Amino acid sequence: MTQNKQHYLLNRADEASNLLKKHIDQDHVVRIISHNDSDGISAAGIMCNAISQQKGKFHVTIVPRLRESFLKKIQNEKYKLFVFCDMGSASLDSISRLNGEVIIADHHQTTSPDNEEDEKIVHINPHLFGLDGTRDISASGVSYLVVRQLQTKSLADLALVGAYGDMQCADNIIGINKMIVDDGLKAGVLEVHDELKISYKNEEPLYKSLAYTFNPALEGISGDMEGSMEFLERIGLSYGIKFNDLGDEERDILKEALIGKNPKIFGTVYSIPQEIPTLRNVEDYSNILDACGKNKKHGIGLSICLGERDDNVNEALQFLKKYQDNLIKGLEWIKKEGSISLDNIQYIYTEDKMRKSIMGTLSTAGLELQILNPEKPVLAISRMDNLIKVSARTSSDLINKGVNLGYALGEASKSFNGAGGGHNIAAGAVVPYKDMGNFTNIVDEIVGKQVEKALKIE
Ligand SMILES: [Mn+2]
Repeated sequence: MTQNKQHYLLNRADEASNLLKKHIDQDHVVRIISHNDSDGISAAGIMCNAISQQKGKFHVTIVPRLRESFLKKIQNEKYKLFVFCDMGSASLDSISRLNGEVIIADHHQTTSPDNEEDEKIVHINPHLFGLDGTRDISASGVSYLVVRQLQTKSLADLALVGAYGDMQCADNIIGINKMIVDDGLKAGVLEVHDELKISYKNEEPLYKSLAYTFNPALEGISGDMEGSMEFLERIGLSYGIKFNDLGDEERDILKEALIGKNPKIFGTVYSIPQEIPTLRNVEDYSNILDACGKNKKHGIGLSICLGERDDNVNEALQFLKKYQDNLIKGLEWIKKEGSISLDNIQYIYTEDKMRKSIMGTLSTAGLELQILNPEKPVLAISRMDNLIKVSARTSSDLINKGVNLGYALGEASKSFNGAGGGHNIAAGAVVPYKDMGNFTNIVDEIVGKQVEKALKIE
């Protein structure tokens, strides 16, 4: 059954591939629009690299979300082919009004029916074929499928970078992501090892590497510099040394102590053997792109994907640093303030400018470190003038109990002329500030019903 679904998705991607090739051959500049997070930047990177490999031309714009005003603006553009990555499935009507042909490479939950009849648009989204866009494949993966037949050097490594960015690789890699990893291993652009999953082993002294490690979260260490130093002192390791400079015996001591904290810390790690050390670990690479996006410097992220290094990487590392410090401060804030709890959900609210950009990440980390209640989904709410931006996060445990945040936020925002949706595990919405109380109550109610319904089915 799954095989069949994958087959349909791959066929649709081949259709897109042919369309892309046709326009490259006709020397048309391909107009790419993608999302500003790690998955979106990687997806754009995959498209641009493949087009370059085919000696084609492209023009990219990276946006935080696909606004109607932006779609209106590009209705005047004369491009013959538009490619939307990591977005577009929710905007089919406006997209069908564009002048050229269109490829949509998205993986967000979509309620739109498959629009096969619209000959101008090739719409690729795992959800159209009954696959799971949260776990099976990211937008980078979908983009990879589009260029799979066109690439002259495998881009599977970048597809995995994007999948990490959308947290599709935290446990085991499944579905089409698995197929992409196998492609990458075969082409030699990916390697796999069983290792300690510590972040930035090449960049940072050990105590910082550990404090910056969030996948998996290490209680008392992740996001906690002092806790991390104390932990290392306790097991007799010097905290200023880099992980890669530890001797074998020291590595064993560290491994044993960390596994005692969280067994998930030792496991499968993917790396890109030809990469510079800073970008060699796939998850680090992904975090670096994400930091570029969060600092509104997605151009630097995209340049890195295109192989332009040195200055770009150094600048990106500065963003990463800023982002990590911000994250640590944010976690301290949550520890101090806690969340506001309703019957079925909890929420955190901020007007702080720095904190706004990381509210989603803070909720995920907060849930994992159990400084937020892991039994309830979190809405992270930031005020933007007279609107609120909501990022919602939950755990796979709660999804198994019936929670679907994408639908909950989509439904709830309809009542307030807002916009919302996303994945079952992570979703977003924008609604008027004055309706915040009603909005959180309605989401609370919907999530309650989702869980109740799932219980009945059982
Ligand atoms: Mn994505």
